[in-house]
Amino acid sequence: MAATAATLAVAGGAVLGLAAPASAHNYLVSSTPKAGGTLTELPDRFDITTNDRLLAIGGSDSGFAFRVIGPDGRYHEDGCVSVDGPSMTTKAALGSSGEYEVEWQIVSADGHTVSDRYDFTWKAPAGFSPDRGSATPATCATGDGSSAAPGSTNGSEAAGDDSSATDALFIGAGGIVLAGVVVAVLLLLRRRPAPAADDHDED
Ligand SMILES: [Cu+2]
Repeated sequence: MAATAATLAVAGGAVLGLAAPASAHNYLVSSTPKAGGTLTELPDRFDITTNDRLLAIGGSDSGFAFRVIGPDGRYHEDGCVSVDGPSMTTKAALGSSGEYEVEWQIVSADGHTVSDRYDFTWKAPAGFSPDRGSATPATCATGDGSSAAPGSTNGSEAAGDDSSATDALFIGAGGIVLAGVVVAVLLLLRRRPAPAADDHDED
């Protein structure tokens, strides 16, 4: 029994050890607008660039979000993001000058989501026509403009396949964690005094 537990512990450690490098998550290396910066003209696109490739399975942007919130609390993004290598971009739109907030979420190379926020200042140039924004985060309008619920896809076959692949990734990661938990439980059980044969107390 002791030998078996030791073997399991070694195997579990090896599994967890192998998983460790993959658990390093992408981090922000640059952005447009810059975090804490001041924007004086509207760029072509807003951009979030990380240190590693982003995981957009089959071109799916599920798990990604790029929100631009004005001083009045209104949302100025269109809900559509484009993922290319380590970068996520979205169409740029802003309202009146003021303090804005960016909220972003990406899917790391290991399949986990990472999100954060930052502020920037917008000083609109003369003659700029401000975007009105919307009271709630926009959902990317694909095709016929039907209003899909947040997070849902518009039922295309490709999107369905993407979701399945994402689920499989998450199950895979869960399996690794589960293996570690099983090893930990086995080790804990070994250390507990053996219960009396007629003792049926459960925790
Ligand atoms: Cu991770």
